[in-house]
Amino acid sequence: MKKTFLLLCLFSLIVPVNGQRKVKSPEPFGPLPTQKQITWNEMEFYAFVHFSLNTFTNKEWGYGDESPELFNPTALDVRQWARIVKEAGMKGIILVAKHHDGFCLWPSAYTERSVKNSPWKDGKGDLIKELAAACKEYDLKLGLYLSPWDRNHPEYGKPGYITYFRNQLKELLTNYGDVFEMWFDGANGGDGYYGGANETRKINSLEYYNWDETYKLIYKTAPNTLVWGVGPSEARWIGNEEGRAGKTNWSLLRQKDELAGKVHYTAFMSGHEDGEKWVPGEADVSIRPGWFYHAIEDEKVRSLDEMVDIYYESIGRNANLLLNLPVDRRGLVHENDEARLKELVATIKEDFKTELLSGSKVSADNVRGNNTEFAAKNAIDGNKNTYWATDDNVKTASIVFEFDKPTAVNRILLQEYIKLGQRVKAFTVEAKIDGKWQTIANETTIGYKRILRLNRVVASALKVTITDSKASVIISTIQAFNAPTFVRVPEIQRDKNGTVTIKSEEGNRIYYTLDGSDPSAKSTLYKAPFNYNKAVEIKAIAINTSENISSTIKIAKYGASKEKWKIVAISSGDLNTAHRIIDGNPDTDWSFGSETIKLPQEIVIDMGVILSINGFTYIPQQVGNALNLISNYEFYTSVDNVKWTLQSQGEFSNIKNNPIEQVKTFTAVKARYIRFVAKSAVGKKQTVSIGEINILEQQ
Ligand code: FUL
Repeated sequence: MKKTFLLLCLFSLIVPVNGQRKVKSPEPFGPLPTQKQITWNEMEFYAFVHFSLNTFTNKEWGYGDESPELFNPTALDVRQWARIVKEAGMKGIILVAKHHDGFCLWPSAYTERSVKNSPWKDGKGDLIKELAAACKEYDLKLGLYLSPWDRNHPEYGKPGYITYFRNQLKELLTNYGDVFEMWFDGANGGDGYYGGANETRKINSLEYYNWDETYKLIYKTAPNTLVWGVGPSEARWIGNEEGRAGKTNWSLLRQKDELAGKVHYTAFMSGHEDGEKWVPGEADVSIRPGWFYHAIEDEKVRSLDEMVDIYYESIGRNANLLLNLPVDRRGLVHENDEARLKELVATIKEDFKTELLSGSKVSADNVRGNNTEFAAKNAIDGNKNTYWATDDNVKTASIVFEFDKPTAVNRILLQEYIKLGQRVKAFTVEAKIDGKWQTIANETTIGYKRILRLNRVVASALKVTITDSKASVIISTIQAFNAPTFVRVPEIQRDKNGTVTIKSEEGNRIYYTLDGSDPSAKSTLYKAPFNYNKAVEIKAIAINTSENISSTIKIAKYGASKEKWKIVAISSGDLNTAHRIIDGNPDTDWSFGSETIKLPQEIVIDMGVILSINGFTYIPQQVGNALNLISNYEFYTSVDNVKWTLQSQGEFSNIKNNPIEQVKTFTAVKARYIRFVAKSAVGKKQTVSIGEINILEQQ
């Protein structure tokens, strides 16, 4: 108070009578965003829709030979999509206009492989046109995904396809109004139908598309469209399909290196502190395991816990969140997906219900030119165009917020004024608890937006200290909240012998049921691991007893336990450790093949009894950096380990980008023995790993 008074006196000496001395605004520092990128960052949250032939063939990647006649939604309603997206507070929808199989959701003039040859609306429909109208009605922005890889096109890999690709781009960017984002996926080249050639075509995606020319065409046609993905893009993939950005996340990228093939995609999670271009991250993730709709995943919609984590680890870590809603065969967003999305939005809304700093007394130990235009209060005035800034060369500074009375806090939200660059390299948060300052967070970057989830403290004041910055500090927003306690769902595990272990955060009680009913505080209290080796659906909840708050319900479905399972043969590798494939724990894996022993390689499992099975799952290696992933497989069954029948074969599409459990189904058969053949691996590898093999039992 005293200090402020003195400063004011000082000012009165130097300011003209009619106002304050004008202090120059800070100079921008480093690579800067364009207005287009800022507007895009401010969208924060928007939807992805994967809906195409794959929806009807139950695939993740089509081969390119599927008939357009399979596209036959029974109750397609794009207004339902738009309503759900709008109600969730999302700002737009990116529709997959053409996926890798080449089928187009609009009647392109350049191909017959489109909705015009489908039964939907007797071939008269145009899904993009319909969606563009629905977006307009609901005040949403429209984005489009055009797969550069086309497994159908006869000329893919040759110059003719580039002309085709660019012609389609022109169609999409001229016929449907504004397109806020053009999405180019990185999956490129491999086997496919290619007009009947049925062969493998490899291309160098950095050269083949001549991205410079392609981008010129886009900007000429649609200067407001932001281009994502491959080429000299304006936003980058976050490096995983789990929707998670790095804690440290620069909106900068060494794009020149990237375009020279020198950057591994794992670097995308954090960007490059010394990047020469502003290329912010976009975190894409599906609300279910797959990108396309599969009825088998109706019960596998990501849990609320996971969705909340995704929100905080994308939007809360300086990335935009692109959430996929896989539209089903009716042509609608499924009820389960809508319900989960609503739960997510309700949770986030509650978390940010009451802002706590706007009424606090705020001060900073350095303010640019001691001028109110850059004062600490600008960080809490709710105006994104004003900011607290320090003097040039002042790269460490603190801002303090004093409350009227001790206040409970567990969320801190910070924003840099990115128009002038991303600067902060490190910062801490301290809370004054019982008169003493305690550090409650020690973090790195901020960027457009950073949100910290912290343990609840009751503080009389908070202090944010920028401990390291590339240049003077410019912060537009700091907010604090006290989110309701969120009780995480318990984890359920069952090992090979049927021993069930359920875990929750310390201090919580766990209740469970084994008969399919919903658990409550009246159900069985979990005390210690127990044995249950029959087929079962275990449901469990955790209850925080001090606040009497319950988690959502965790459901784990199991077939008969693998107690009697044995690995009876492997074509290479160590038989003694191969049991990791069937130990009930996907985090323990086992490898076979090697640089000298080439694929294909196989294992044979004896399930001990004859079962009626209608599918299997392969969980790829989960732990490690360079996962050894199987890309093509064969699966056989036998009742006697002599006569074998092939039940399923094909590819594990998209396993490289999304190494999740791969589910393959077939018509039910009786079997005691199963044989799994790894035909080929992702990349040129000869070694592959298996986390776990499961079977699907016919109920
Ligand atoms: C991936 C594609 O291969 C998937 O099929 C999906 O479209 C996803 C968003 O990008 O790389």
